[in-house]
Amino acid sequence: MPLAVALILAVSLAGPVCAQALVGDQPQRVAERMVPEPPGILVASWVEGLEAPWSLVFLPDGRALVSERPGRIRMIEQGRLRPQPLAFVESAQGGEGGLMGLAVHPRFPQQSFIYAMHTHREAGRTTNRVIRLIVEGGTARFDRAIVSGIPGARNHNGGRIAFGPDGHLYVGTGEIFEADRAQDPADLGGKLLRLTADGGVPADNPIPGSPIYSLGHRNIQGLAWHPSGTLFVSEHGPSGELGLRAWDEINVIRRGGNYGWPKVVGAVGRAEFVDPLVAFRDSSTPPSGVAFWNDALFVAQPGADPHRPGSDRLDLARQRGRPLVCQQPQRGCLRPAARRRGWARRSPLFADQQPRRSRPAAAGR
Ligand SMILES: [Ca+2]
Repeated sequence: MPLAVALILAVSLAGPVCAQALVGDQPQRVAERMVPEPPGILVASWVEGLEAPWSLVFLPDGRALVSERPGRIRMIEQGRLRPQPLAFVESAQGGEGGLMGLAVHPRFPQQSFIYAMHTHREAGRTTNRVIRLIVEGGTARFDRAIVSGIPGARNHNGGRIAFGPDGHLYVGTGEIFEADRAQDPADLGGKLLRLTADGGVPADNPIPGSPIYSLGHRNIQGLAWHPSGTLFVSEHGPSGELGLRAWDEINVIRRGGNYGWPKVVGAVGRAEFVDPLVAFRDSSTPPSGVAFWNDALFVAQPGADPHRPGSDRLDLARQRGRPLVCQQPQRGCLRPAARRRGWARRSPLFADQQPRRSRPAAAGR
């Protein structure tokens, strides 16, 4: 091959590789580095002996519920794991699927309901759905399906669910590695859904009659509301699709917003898409659950290395009362820190809700 041709080929391979997706920039830089335990945060093992724990939520009385991906909902009472599960939810565990997110009715225990998202087999196909269970004494039983027909597969099942300050249930879904679903307003994959506590569609959802609240997501993993009411979402970026890797995101949710996947990746500054707040350019940051503690957003990172899991801490600055990660981190308003221990291999467990009155251990892990 002539040298000039070889050089041109090398240059073209080194440049932007994706002809189908518009690749933008990082909205801001987030350095990942190890630091000592942040002041006021205790990192310790709380409960052991769980199998593939996925979600941790708290009841108003301080008890906690943990989902195990094979299908068990376990209860933690005064720091001890009850030997008998609260419920078993028949789940198709495999890859990333199974029993995933949990949520508690905002008026529990007057409304004695809990919610669970799980992968299951229905009419010969794998699908995801959210169900409601009634808690009675030491057990919980199936009450009704809240939303069904969410695409399910081995990977990219989403799975995080949580009630917002508006009393509605938010559901993060994945596009099951079929990227075009994320832009299809008739498909529940790659979306953030919003439903009433009974499974209805709120009248002020952006698409009348549809549970879809925002679209263009790849695989939502974490949901957390800042005390100001702003919803933050973590989601996984590409793992080889369109020739791209990394670009994991933290997004601030806008009603009806299009978050781009698979048309755009990173911050492109186009009116029809919502740019991420943070885009992790490196490939070692698959974000999982997110939680606020004071003004800091904690982002769990199960990571590929079982000995080095942890979470990032993003200290948020404020602008007109709204939280944001500062655009000028060199001035000290973004102070990322890494947490590097205390997590089980590949476990995306992270506190969906913080224990509001007790120590910040759960939020700090
Ligand atoms: Ca995006």
